[in-house]
Amino acid sequence: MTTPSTPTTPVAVVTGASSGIGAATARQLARAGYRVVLTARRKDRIEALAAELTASGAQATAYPLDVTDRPAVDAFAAAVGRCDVLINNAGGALGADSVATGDPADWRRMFEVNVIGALNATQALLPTLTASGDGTVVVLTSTAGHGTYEGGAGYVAAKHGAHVLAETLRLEIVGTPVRVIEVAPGMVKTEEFATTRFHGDTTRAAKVYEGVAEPLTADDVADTITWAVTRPSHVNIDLLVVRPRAQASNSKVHRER
Ligand code: 8X3
Repeated sequence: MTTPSTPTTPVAVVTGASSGIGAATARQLARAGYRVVLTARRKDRIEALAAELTASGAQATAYPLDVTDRPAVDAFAAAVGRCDVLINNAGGALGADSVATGDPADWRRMFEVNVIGALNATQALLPTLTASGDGTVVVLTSTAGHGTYEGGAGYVAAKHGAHVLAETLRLEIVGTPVRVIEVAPGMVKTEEFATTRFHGDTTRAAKVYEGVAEPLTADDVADTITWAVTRPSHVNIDLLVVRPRAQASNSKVHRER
């Protein structure tokens, strides 16, 4: 970590900042005046984003990190120095199979990244967030954290886990100067989400968004996260569900033919 922070600049740590919602959130928080610390496994991507943000006059640092690696997360927390906002964004879906046929390895990996990853980062940074006197933890869940759909059970179970982490943490730390915000997006078209889910099958991935007039973009979600984070400290947006207009529920999507 080489970019110095002026003592008055609040610091936002973003996990999974290498692409999609994480990268968009880092950009928007940087614009909102935060020094952003970008973490993700893909070093080249976060370093490129940090360089882009720094060139535009923002303060940004890249720190390669796998949130499922607890010793690495602890070392990161010890190195970060200051943290006012933690964006638990790292996560994703693997597979869209039925309960009868889903791959247990996919389920395990989804729980590991979406739940244990958020747990690791939150536990490791909570003392620093509390010491800031005005901390914010954001847990990026999904509408899959609030209702199920066929073929979604592994991801749905993991996102329900992340939802419970946020909801329980809020109960447990009430009275401390840290708020807990959950943002739960519905259909968001990013470059990687569906392709990763279908293990690289871009044709299947494209079908997710087929005929949908305007799925949410990563920037739409980053905008809601940034709005929630920049409310006055006494205002806690417990849960913000955001979907595209064309999506009324997890399984009710309007598609133009
Ligand atoms: C993504 C929403 O509908 O693919 O978190 O589960 S969905």
